[in-house]
Amino acid sequence: MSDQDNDKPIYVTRPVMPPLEEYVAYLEGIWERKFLTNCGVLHQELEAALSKYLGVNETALFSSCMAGLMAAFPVLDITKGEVITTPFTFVATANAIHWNNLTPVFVDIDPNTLNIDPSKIEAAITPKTKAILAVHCYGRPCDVEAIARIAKKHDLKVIYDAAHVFGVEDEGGGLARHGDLSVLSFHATKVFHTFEGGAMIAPDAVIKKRIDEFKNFGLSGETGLSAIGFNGKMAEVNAAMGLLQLHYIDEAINHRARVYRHYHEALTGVEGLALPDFSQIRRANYAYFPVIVEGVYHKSRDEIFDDLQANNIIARKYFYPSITDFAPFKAYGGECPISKKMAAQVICLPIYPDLSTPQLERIIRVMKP
Ligand code: T4K
Repeated sequence: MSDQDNDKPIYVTRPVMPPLEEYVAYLEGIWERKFLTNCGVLHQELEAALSKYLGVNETALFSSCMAGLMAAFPVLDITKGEVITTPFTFVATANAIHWNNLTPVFVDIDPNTLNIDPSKIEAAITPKTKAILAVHCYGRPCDVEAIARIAKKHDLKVIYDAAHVFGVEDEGGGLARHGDLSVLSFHATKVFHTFEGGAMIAPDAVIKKRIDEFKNFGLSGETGLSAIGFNGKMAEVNAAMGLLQLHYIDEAINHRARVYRHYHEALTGVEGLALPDFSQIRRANYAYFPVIVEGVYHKSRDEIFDDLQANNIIARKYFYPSITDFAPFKAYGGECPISKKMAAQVICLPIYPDLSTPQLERIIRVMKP
């Protein structure tokens, strides 16, 4: 980076852009085949490659994670009732429940993991509860075993909003294998992207067929309709970007790890800043760098956010406010004081593979008292 770049904006994230000529080579194939969508060859190739990379049984591509989350309920035959979920997430999680005419029931989070607190789930279960929609927030695994135990005891389905977990592994393998269904995001701001996109992870080929039909209007063969579905398909240009990204993904995650370590070396010991600790995750993806700003820090979360902005560093308050504080969700009620508190203290610092050492130093100069 040259000195002239010193005041250029630093965003919270930047997408990985593989060499253009390699993408053009994929485009040439698409131009030749003239198959642009409806599960073409690149779509099929990417599903197979992702199942392998993520260590999961079946991958069904979607146009976005939100579309996948919306389809997850009808695919599991959940058409009415309550869904237990976390208030500490991006709105898409709760929106997907609402759009299915289901009722979100918000359960507070664990202040250490910022994921739904399993010890509070059972108190929220009623005869109307149908499912738990949990989020592996920032790519940090939920307590999947506790959630599975509760679900089994009360005969509930488990869906994971796995938007943040691309490439994350726990002791048993790919994190996205957990739950009845798991949905990843391949949005431009994610560790792995297809411009826009997502994928639903299914346990077997029978469920995968249901998903494939649902995302294609519910069509079954040429003349049948197995469900009243919608159009949630991924196009070939997006699948091409995914196939290309896969060549670079390990390198990208390694660069993210470098940024994570740099922040730790520079900011550990700064009073009042609680840094994310991904050291217990067998394979982390360093998707976000969420810092919790505590009272003893010399500035409030909002003050440090404004200072960063003044220095052209565009950090983000992911995830503020807590979903229960968004006007349209207030009607659903739910007291979640820990989520509210954490949402008021969190700031996500820039983290992406291309973030350079001089850029990191610029951020650290503002963060350090
Ligand atoms: N569940 C969870 C837990 C999620 O976090 C998300 C999405 C979803 C579900 C739904 O996934 P999708 O349906 O989108 O697949 C962004 C993303 O739009 C959203 O995908 C993401 N979570 C959320 C956490 O962040 P914004 O409104 O903050 O994005 P935006 O446009 O302000 O982008 C942030 C920064 O990224 C920009 O300042 C610059 C950089 N950027 C962004 C884009 C779009 C680029 O450099 N290039 C780009 O193309 O929501």
